Amino acid sequence: MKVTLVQGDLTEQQADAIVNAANSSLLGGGGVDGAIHRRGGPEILEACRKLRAGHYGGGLPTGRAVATTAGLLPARWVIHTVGPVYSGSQDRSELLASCHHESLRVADSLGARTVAFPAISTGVYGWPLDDAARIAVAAVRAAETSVEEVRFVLFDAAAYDAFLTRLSA
Ligand code: AR6
Repeated sequence: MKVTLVQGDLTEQQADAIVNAANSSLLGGGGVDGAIHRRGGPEILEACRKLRAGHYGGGLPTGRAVATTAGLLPARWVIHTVGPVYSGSQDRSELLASCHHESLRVADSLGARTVAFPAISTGVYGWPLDDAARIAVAAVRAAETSVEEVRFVLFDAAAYDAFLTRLSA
């Protein structure tokens, strides 16, 4: 599997699937989640509401992933995952790694070959960039998956540099 990096906007990616750094409500929020729902249109929220009305009545647990349509976005699917909120006193890195593993497992079930990830948990959820990059890169490298390209899409130069450092390590 090839791991690539771009600095840019996740919602503009041509990929089979893009991963949303969602929250357990699946009903939208700020950051990349807000951008996905804004640009993808109401079809994504409608699909999320159906998930909430069905199997995910209690919300999507942290570290898990589930797919919906990508609505008007160039991707085919959005894979929603819930990153852990950063804690200085508790080690939640397994949950952050799980977001990546579970997203790739869902991608495999869809037959997706190209999957674009944002830097999960590094915005509102407060995870330090360097540490999040270390965990994310290690998790996708360790994954057993049929996905051929994992593309990390970093919004700003600081995030891009953090991932580049990890990828080159
Ligand atoms: N494309 C790529 N990356 C982006 C984009 C974009 N369009 N917009 C923001 N980022 P965040 P989290 C980067 O806060 O920390 C939401 O309200 C951003 O710079 O989106 O996992 C959800 O509903 C940062 O590096 O997600 C949850 O409640 C990274 O994406 C909560 O935030 C992740 O930042 C999730 O927090």
